[in-house]
Amino acid sequence: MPTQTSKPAMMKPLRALFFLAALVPFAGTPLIARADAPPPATYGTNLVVNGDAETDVGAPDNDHIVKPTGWATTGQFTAVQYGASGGFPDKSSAGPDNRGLNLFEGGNVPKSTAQQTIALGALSADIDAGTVSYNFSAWIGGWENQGDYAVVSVQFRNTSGATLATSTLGPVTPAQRPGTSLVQRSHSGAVPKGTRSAVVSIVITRLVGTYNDGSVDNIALVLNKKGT
Ligand SMILES: [Ca+2]
Ligand SMILES: [Ca+2]
Repeated sequence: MPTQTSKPAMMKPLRALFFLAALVPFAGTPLIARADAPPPATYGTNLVVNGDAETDVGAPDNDHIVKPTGWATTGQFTAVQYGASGGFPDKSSAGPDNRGLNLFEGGNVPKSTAQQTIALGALSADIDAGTVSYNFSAWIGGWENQGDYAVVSVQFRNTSGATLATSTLGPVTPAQRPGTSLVQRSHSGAVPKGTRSAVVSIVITRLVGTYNDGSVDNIALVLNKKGT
């Protein structure tokens, strides 16, 4: 009977074979990558991927960092559990009714960011006709009376990547929220003609202490066709 310590060594060649065998059928088949891409943009639904921080198991405390699915991050941008150890908003803090289990926080660095790009090519005919509107919203807050803050923005960009318009939510100052909490901010407008993508960004900035306590949850970008 093999001992526990010999087990990994014996498994290695087998694992390598399985790995190679799994790779071979997918070589050079772009359809596989396409299957992972989000569906084309549609009206009346939130287009932000994992805007509610619920896709992953959030960090259980202020030391752990969980990079959230769907976002390109810098610093220690993290999904954290409500009520996590170390001082965070919890399930009874002022905030969204549908807060789920997690929110976004900034980790133990002065600045953390997250970004994702939403393709809007599927709606280009309506956009170029000037008939598409947007509503952009997020819950934004912080911890106690510390000034650490979060800003959430969306840039509408054309086919060259040039920004045609920007909508910015936050920051929410300690005076604008009831202690450790999140409050909703939203902005509506017209999607500029020529828009082909929407780039959603979160920037969380620390002013006080070790932890970067700017807080964000439930980011939503919803497009609608005017008159419908
Ligand atoms: Ca959430
Ligand atoms: Ca802090």
